[in-house]
Amino acid sequence: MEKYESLGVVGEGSYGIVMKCRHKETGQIVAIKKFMEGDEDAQVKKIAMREVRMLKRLRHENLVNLLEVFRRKRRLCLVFEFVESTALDLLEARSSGGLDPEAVRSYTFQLLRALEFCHAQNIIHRDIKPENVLISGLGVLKLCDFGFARPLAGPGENCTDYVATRWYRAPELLVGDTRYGREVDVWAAGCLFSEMLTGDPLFPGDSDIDQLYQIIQTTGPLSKAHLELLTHNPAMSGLRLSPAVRPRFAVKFPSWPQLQVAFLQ
Ligand code: 38R
Repeated sequence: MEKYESLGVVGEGSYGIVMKCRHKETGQIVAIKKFMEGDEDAQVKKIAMREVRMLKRLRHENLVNLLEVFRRKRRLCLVFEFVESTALDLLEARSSGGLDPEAVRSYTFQLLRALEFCHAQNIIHRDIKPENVLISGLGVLKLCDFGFARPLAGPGENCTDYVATRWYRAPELLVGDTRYGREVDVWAAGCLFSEMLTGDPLFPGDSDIDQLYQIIQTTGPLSKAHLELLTHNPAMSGLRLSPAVRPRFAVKFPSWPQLQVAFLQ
């Protein structure tokens, strides 16, 4: 840490903090993710070690690059390349409306390239959201935060422990399907595509039930398998299923070009 001087905190979460720093000798600007004092908290340590393991396997121009790892005052520190802003920053910088459609097309292409690469390595990111999508001044997108990323479960294996941000959660996660896969990242990427175009989250649910309700109102009914899971999920017992919802993408986005609607759908 003596090698770096702090330029300020850029993010904070349950894991710890992210700081912008400068390497004193080379002048290189980096982002350092300092985990909370991890040795007492087994959960934090597990997340940190998982992230390091994943990042060492995943090198791609659309994934944030891990430069070094060290321990300082018992805290694990991950040093990354610094990227100027997050997609959340870009969205918040607008008073109304979304980003330029040409830029959204480029970001979406790069995000899907990042996912194609992770998925080809059998890794699901599981927490795609605006804060985890970094965008450089030159418009290069880099996906970050692999703290929740997971190797894909093999046949017969189940994935439990899911805590991703609600607005970007796929319906299979909301109904309690433990055999979800790569599709959960594609779902979140679709939510982000829409949010970047409009400036507003696609499905801003205020509870898990409301989340699933909002999704069905736009996509139409759940599959038979998901309906079956739903009836066994006590957390979803308050959900009112309207008898005949039809897909309503085109109604929700009347001013969108047809290709954009089709792509989201
Ligand atoms: C920025 C710029 C502005 N806000 N990050 C990715 C690393 C990183 C972050 N490299 N360049 C940045 N640039 C940890 C932020 N905030 C931010 C971004 C991501 C805060 C938290 C996270 C989530 C990974 C994580 C630093 N991890």
